[in-house]
Amino acid sequence: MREHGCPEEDLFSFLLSKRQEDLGYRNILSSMCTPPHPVAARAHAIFLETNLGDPGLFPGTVALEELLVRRLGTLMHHPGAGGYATSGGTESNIQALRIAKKLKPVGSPNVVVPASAHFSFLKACDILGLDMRVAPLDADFRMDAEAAAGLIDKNTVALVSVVGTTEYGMVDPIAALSDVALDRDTFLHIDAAFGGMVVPFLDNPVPFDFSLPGVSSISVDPHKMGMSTIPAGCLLTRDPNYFACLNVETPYLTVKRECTLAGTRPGASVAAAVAVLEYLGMEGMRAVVTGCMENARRLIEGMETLGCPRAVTPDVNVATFSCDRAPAGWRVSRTRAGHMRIVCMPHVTRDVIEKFLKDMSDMHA
Ligand code: 0PR
Repeated sequence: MREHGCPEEDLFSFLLSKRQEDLGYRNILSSMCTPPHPVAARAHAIFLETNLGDPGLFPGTVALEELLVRRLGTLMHHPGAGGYATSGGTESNIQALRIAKKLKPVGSPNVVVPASAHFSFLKACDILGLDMRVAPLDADFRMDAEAAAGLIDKNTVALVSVVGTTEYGMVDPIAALSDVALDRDTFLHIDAAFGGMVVPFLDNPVPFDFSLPGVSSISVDPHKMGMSTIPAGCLLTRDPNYFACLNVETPYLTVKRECTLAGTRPGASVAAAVAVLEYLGMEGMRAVVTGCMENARRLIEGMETLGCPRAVTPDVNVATFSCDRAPAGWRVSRTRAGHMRIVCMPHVTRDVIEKFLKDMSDMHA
């Protein structure tokens, strides 16, 4: 560290110069994050120093976390769901498997995940000492429910499936998996980190949530399609008592026990998440999601006209193509199988799509 502090102006010109090295979201087609909604940024600033890790000091912020859980629980057809605000999908997935493992103490525990599972499950299995059994996908990149059932045995502590897969934007056959979970008496965790804030706002949403009796827990991330500030995730459980098995004693805090993974936890991004939900309501969220889906469809149609066929018709706003090259200046990503992948987030407006298609077309000319 410097012996003497530097002048504020120098400091901020340094910080701003670093910030300018960042890419603006404008040409980023590869991200599941997006600039926060203006009301999220405004709410975040008000709650900057709040710490949900010591709830007794911030009862107002705690009430907002409870409101977030209630709103998302209701969106997932279970107003009485248990839950808390996590740092994102990774923490939610780790904590869900931690609960599942505690609920079923066996010698050598395993979990069954689809081949499309996010890499956070590799971390979860490593930390928790779980053997990861990978179920294959069908031709449309959805988890094969029958194959998954075949991998479950007496040591299986959880079955995992995805609503809005990271790579192809697919929704697994949750209704069939819910039946499997009930039939085999297995904990079913739904990773809806991305799709949880998309599917409920589609025209004819497929049931994927607590409306299906076999679903035990759900990850849903406000910092993705919820347009909150980072970090804002949420883990929801059918039974609020599930969290008790994670409790550790916290002798010198304002509360006596804590079930979260993180200790000190931001209240600012939780207030931001609530702000977006309250400000937009169902109607506003439907408008955002409808726009993103329309843009994804326009992109797919445009790319196919240019000779780049879709890999699959996605269930959410992630579009994938057989296409070797992207025009200069654009950030796209690649799936493990090599498909070009574009996430049609709210910042990827119709204008942006048309510009991208124009650059694609110029490149092919
Ligand atoms: N589950 C699913 C289905 C996900 O897609 C992701 C992240 C996670 C869990 C983990 O969530 P956290 O990253 O919040 O812990 N999916 C994106 C991905 O890995 C995250 C991301 C976001 C990556 C923005 C890049 C980026 O610019 O692709």
